[in-house]
Amino acid sequence: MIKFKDGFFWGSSTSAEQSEGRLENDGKMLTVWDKFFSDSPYKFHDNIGPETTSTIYKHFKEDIKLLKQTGHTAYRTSISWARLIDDKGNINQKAVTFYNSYFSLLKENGIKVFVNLYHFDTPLYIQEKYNGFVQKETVKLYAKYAKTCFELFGDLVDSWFTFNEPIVSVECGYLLQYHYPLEVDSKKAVQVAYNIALASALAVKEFKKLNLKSKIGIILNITPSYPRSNNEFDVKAAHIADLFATNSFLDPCVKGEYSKDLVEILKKHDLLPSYTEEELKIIKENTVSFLGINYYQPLRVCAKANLPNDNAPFMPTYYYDSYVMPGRRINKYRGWEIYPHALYDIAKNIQNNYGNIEWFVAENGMGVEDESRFKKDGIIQDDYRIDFIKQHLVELHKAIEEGSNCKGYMHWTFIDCWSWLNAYKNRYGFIELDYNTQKRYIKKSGYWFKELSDNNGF
Ligand code: BGP
Repeated sequence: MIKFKDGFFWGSSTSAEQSEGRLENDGKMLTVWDKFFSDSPYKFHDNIGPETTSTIYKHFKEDIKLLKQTGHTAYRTSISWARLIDDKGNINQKAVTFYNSYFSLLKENGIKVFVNLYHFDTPLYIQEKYNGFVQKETVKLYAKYAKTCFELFGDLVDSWFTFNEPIVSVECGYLLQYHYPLEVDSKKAVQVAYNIALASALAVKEFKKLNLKSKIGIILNITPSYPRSNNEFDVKAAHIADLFATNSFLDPCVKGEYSKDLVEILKKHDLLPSYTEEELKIIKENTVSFLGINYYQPLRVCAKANLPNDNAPFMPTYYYDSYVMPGRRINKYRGWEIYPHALYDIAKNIQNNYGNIEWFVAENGMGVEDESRFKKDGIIQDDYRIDFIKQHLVELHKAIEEGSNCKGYMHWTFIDCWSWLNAYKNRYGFIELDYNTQKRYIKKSGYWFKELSDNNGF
């Protein structure tokens, strides 16, 4: 039997933009996702935009009952910046009432409340005025927004997080054209990455001033890079891939400084961001005390076959190619590699190289296309999801036995949610959502999660 320590928490994660919905006169301003959906050439799956969610804004009372029914002892969501603060800087009182009631009810039900401040959802007014995190003005506005959240909801929240997966905002928004503003500009990408690390440190600084009982951290997606062979070129390629995918935020946020190897590469390409010594001091002095780690799949890396031509914009992939490992196990419903052992490697990396800082799995899960085909007797029989979670927990448990400071596991996600590029194509939830009727149905994995949580293992 795999048994976790007492107090290990069991939860699910979601985000404001993917779950809250927009109701008439609720005062929520537009975000970059509304703009992306209405104006961009990108075609969303079934043409469903960010307004079609499980509308937790309206349904949170019944949803908290479902959290209890499925054994949750913790829950992570985010605050929508565009809902809380309008383009004139005014606080939306309807948002305050909503978050107060939502977080209080979670607390009353004995569910730990984990709140993230930013999950890819820049208010459109900030994106348009300051080009988002390209400009330092946004950093200042973000720090002010963070302070407002701590002051308003500080007593209700157990753990705060400054950003979710910041490297995704950088890559998708400024290199790969998957997120608004759909640019390809290496210089801006580096500046955005630096500005987000600075914004995170400023939020930590504001947080510390208030002496709240809660903790503050950041949520990072870690995709460990594995070289194709032990030859020095493949090994070096994997190291460079890690510098961009992992060290870029893990180092400044936990150690308060950037990896020398990463700085060298950026210098070589004339890509150092604009920074001041005073800002570097803020980053140094305001590291996080808690980490959320999202893990879905590893990166398989080999040395570059051909270097890009001189005019190509600099990408991390300048130095490496990713490849598909023959015989790999994939999630056949989604195409991502399933490699649970990486979770053990992540845990060891944090234990050995990052002071064994306290952390938890903040996202891990399996997206499945066309999931209703697995429905029998009114319940989705998602044994594949149960197996997926178990395999990851085995690796996590082993690392904890060896001293890793991991405190809990959060699944992505609670109720099937809207996703950034795929809308409802891939379903991840413990609860099935019919977004037309807004009805919810617990899947087999939801009932299983309750047993897992009750027994603190399986
Ligand atoms: C993470 C995000 C989540 C969620 C998840 C699943 O990167 O933090 O918001 O969307 O991935 O990915 P997707 O929705 O693209 O299938």
